[in-house]
Amino acid sequence: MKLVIANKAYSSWSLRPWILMRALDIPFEEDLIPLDTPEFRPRVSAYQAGSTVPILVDGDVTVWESLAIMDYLADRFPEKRVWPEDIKARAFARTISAEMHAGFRGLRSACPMNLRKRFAAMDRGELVAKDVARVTQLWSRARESFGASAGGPFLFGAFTAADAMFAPVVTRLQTYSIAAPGPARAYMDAVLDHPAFVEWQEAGMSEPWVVAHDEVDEPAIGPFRAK
Ligand SMILES: N[C@@H](CCC(=O)N[C@@H](CS)C(=O)NCC(=O)O)C(=O)O
Repeated sequence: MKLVIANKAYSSWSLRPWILMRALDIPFEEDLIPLDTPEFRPRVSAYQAGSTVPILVDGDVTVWESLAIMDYLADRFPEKRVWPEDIKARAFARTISAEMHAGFRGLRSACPMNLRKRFAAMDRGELVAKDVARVTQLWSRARESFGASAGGPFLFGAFTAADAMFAPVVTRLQTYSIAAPGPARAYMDAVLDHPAFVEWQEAGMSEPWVVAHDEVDEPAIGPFRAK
């Protein structure tokens, strides 16, 4: 299997299937195409998928759109439990993942993913505050209704596609020093400490590219995460 992705420092959509596959031990090779370079368009077009990454290639099957990739992986590797096993948990996991895929535009546009830096806490406007309140509410509901009793620190206990969908949001709260209530902070730390995330973030740190439109015009107060 091949997963086509963009820069690890910036590409939030690429992180989703990548961390899921790594966390669930699904073997794959990666093809990283740097954003905003002359090679991006032609190399993505060569896959005859959409115009964006991620793209998953499995023999003669090509899938794009992060949620569709996750559903394909769930079909292809039923034993990996890409989605929670319990039907109610699975329904909630799919619902909040779809909500993530379609929404949270306020947070996404004001706080682009940047895994190299940390910025000072500040008022980032009503739309960001609304998205943060909603996302932390969804995390609490998942943890209280399913995760806590299933064992494991993730939304539904073990790491699933829902955690992969929210991983970039976790990083945005971290990068922009956005305060989260205690249980949400514990969930964030579980994602940030996951070996798959650490591997991705460290690779992002050493990438040579700077994507100007993903950099905010603010002084960094430090690296992404102090160890
Ligand atoms: N809805 C898509 C979004 C994919 C997306 O926007 N990917 C970005 C990288 S993070 C991209 O390829 N941008 C390049 C472009 O739009 O030209 C998904 O879920 O995969």
